[in-house]
Amino acid sequence: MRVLLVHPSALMYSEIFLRLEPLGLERVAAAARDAGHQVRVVDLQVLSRSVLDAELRSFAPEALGISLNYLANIPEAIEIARRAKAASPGCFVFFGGHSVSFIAEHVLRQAEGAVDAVVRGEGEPAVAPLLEAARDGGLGTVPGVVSAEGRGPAPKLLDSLDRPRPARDLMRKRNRYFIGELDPCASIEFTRGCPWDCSFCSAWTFYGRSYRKSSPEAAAEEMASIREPNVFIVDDVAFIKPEHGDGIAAALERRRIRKRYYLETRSDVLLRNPEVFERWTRLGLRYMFLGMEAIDAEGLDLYRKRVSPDDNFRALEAARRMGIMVAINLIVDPAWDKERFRVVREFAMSVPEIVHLTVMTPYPGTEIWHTEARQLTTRDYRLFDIQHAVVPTKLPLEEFYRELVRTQAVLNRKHLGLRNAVGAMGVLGRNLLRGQTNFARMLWKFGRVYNADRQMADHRRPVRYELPVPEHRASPPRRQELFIHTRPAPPAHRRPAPEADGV
Ligand code: B12
Ligand code: SF4
Repeated sequence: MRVLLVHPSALMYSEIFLRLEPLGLERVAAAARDAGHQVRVVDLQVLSRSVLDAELRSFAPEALGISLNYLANIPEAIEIARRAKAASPGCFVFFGGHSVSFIAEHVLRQAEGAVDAVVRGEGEPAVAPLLEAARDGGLGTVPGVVSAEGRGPAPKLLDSLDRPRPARDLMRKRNRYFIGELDPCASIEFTRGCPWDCSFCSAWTFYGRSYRKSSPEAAAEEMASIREPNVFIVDDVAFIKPEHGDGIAAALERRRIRKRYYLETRSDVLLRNPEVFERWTRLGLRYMFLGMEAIDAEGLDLYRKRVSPDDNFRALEAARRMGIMVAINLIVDPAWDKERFRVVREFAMSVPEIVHLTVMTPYPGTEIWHTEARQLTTRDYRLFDIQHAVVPTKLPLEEFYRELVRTQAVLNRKHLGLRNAVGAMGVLGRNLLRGQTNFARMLWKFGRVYNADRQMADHRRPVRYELPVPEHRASPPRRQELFIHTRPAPPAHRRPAPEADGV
């Protein structure tokens, strides 16, 4: 079949700092191609709608798949589906991805016939049987698929992460993927899933708290095939298993591969396995994202982060010693008042790290979707991007946004302040000489994008598509109820320690 796969536009508030290749969609594309289909990909993060329209006309796809890792992209995806169906009623339209997996039936109903199926869970094992059923019938029997025939059998987990390798060759304008000064930047996946269980996060519920690793040889071979000099490692928590990180490092050393890397990890993992991170700095590890989330023990307990403020501060020191630039995330609770914002600003100014703020947002698939006692003030998908408040704020909403933007602006000025300006200019000059302009644009865009009036105006837009109403519970739901993928329970004698369950 002729299959067109689409990634929706970048979310406005994150586009400033980064824009990365859609690895999941590239892997689905590879699985479809391996099954004999003719596949094209349009990534609207870097290509315009006119490119999509031209593909719909000239390629005339028999199947159109749209990636929905982000709730905020759902209205755009439904609109694309509607237009494609209206132009070509025979085209089989399907959605898949992280966020849509948790609300598949709801989205299918909202699309009113414009979407034929939603894939829950991993796309690689589902896409070939799905396309076969689209042609020959029997959608109701495909694992992980929800359609007018109902919900099919439970989704299947991919046997091995080593295959299929992402179809990077199908992407256009790869030079537009970047993260900060790592411009251009490719992405790679070494592990999948997370064994922790933070209350605000759906990374662990999607994979049923399973955790899988690629083989070091396959990972190094894939790295060798990447042309970009910079690579973002997409794992939720990098190097949980030090021998795995070491194994990949050894394979890269043998091949003499050196790039600049950006990864995400946890403070306790960094403190437990400093040698592996140190080894990676010699291979080019430059940046690390640490989801600190809160600066006090109370906040960390609330999010069930299972680390202490002391661990977090020790991890920052360890990273500084290794010469790794750290970006920290803190979750802004809508209950914050001016004083709280002031304390956070003070903290952020006192550390050399880059500090990002995201607004606490209950998502389907997380525990807090069910337990957050505050009622949602909106169910507009577009506002569920962790830059908007979707539960009542203690400060009047406008004042909340002014404090948020003020804090973000202070942090941005610090990050790009005098101390860094000279360094930034050097990087800028080198990038511009190579024709890379993403980092330069990022430097000038902040004021236009982060703006309280704009955030208020976002709340006043007419709403066509809304999230389902959360089913509130007094206590957290049973974990299995949240899982997309489930795995058989390990025998009792092999059950691991609770803080890193499943590793
Ligand atoms: C890497 C990552 C990023 C990267 C890359 C994003 C990109 N362009 O793909 C960066 C750092 C840029 C990023 C940014 C953001 N992210 Co992010 N990100 C992740 C992370 C950690 C891994 C995603 C990944 O690449 N996995 C590896 C690939 C192979 O898997 P995958 O993408 O899930 O794809 C598989 C399936 O989903 C499915 N699938 C995917 N697409 C399709 C399409 C079809 C047709 C089918 C059939 C199947 C299918 O099959 C794939 C293969 O199995 C996830 C957490 C997680 N573990 O999923 C969060 C996550 C997806 N991000 C999240 C958020 C909130 C954000 C931001 C909004 C944060 C912010 N404010 O800045 C931004 C928005 C980015 C944007 N679109 O503009 C949330 C999503 C929340 C939600 N419910 O909407 C997640 C779940 C994290 C979390 N803890 O809650 N992110
Ligand atoms: S450690 Fe990170 S990825 Fe894992 S559950 Fe917590 S926030 Fe999510």
